[in-house]
Amino acid sequence: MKEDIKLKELEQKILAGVIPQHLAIIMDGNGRWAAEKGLPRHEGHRQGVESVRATVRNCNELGISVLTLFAFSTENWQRPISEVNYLMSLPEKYFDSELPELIRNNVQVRLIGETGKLPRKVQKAVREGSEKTKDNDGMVLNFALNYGSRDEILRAVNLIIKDLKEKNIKKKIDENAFSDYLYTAGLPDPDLLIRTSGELRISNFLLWQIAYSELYFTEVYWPEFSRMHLLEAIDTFQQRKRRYGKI
Ligand code: V0D
Repeated sequence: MKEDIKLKELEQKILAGVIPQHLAIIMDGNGRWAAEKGLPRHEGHRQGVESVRATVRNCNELGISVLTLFAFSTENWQRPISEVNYLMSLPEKYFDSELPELIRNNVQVRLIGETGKLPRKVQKAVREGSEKTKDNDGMVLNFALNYGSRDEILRAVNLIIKDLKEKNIKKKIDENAFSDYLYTAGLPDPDLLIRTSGELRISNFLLWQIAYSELYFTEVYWPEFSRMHLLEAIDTFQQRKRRYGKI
């Protein structure tokens, strides 16, 4: 098929260039996708999980080292209880079906955010998911759950204060030292941030870490974000990099 040829060509093109080490994605538009199709919102989230599965597979195949997915923000608690409850069933469902493949593919699952405030069954699921993959040394898959970037930065400041009191660190804190107090400690900053669904905002996601990231916005709703859309985003990223190189 014609689409298949286009996909293969773009894939070849991208694999000849520099693959972003760390890709971060704000997975937006599940509700709107469902509404446009006359479906209930949870159908959008269910389909959103399918996009997560496919994206994890695609990123791993392309050789991306870190994938960070923004799944549930501290602001999402304001949604209807029934929707929040449905969202909270997703991590368990996801691991039930995906954990064997994640383990097979050497993916290491990590969580970033205030996971301690999530329902116990969610904490149990995500703890098991990260425990069972902790020795994997392939792609790092970060799920941002109950995550807020300003909270993360304040948490870092308070951890530093605590360390100062206890260990009496005299050294001045530089950017590298500060980064070590963030949830993303030890990981490279995102090279590329994708936001789906046409919103042109960062919405309190990885504010410190995206200081130098390329930003890519697409109108595509998260449930329909395909391998082709991912390749197009990476292609744009590579073109921008090449352009800067020429100046
Ligand atoms: C809904 C689109 C995977 C965004 C994707 C609880 C919103 C589908 C997870 C997941 C959600 C999280 C942690 C984990 C394993 C899987 C997920 C939520 C929402 C919020 F360790 N998809 N997903 N979590 N959606």
